[in-house]
Amino acid sequence: MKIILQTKKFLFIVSMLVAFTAPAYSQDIVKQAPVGFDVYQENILHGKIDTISYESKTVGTIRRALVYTPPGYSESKKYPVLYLLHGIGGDEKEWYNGGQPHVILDNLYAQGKLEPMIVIMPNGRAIKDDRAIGNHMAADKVAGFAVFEEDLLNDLIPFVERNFPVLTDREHRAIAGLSMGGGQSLNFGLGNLNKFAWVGGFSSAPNTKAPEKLIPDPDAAKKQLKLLWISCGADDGLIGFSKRTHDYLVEKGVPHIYYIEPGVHDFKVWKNGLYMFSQLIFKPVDVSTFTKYVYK
Ligand code: FER
Repeated sequence: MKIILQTKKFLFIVSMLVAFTAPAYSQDIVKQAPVGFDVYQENILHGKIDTISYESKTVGTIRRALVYTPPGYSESKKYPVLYLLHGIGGDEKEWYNGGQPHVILDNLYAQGKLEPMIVIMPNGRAIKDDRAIGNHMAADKVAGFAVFEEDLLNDLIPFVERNFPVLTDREHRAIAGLSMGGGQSLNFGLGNLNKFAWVGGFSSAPNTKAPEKLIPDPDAAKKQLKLLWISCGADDGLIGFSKRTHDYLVEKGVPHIYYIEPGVHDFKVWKNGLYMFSQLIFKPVDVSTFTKYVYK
């Protein structure tokens, strides 16, 4: 009798252990966006889009950015921040107009899939006339995308931290972007690991630094990065810039997600990038799932 009771007790303990520890070993991966992910839903809570203006000492002008605050936003809470960057032909409104990130994120919040965050969409062309007009490839305009690193770090981030209820440590700051903004995100994020723990490049452009310059100290990257996300459309002419970065990261053993999906250089891929990346950030990550990010 005693043995039977002991056995029952043992089985109970084992089943409890399995029940409470198994999920940690079988963490679901975030999937490709389903149909409807970007369709406005009337009967859910919605976040808010505003325009902010900040003084840029770097450029010597007042510059604009869009800010998306989540449903249920409250100044008495503290939020992590995602800096979301546009492409070579865009400005602070490119994501809003082309990708409707507020719709994608509202829908994800309604499903309980996001850690509440503030999203800042800046103008990444840090020159006096930063409008998206004329020849986008002109040398001064392209150079402005590199200068934006100073504007972001020294002007915009401090402005956001003075004016919004945000968490200011590296683990609560993410940077991601599309194309030229993907290159910026990789360059600035990996170049300032003391500032960013979450870094995402969607269809990153030729402004992406060469791998040895981008990640000169793989061990530091391994230690400090929470998530490095690199995605691209399989038929994007710029895929080589993502692939060479991925190949180097594999060679150096730096954990990252490399997600190739059907598609070209357009918002279909970038919207899915935001959909997937936003669900992963500011949460515990399971590095062992990274290699499972294969399009299905
Ligand atoms: C280039 C090709 C594409 C380049 C930039 C881009 C600076 C950027 C594309 C985009 O942002 O969509 O040669 O050089």
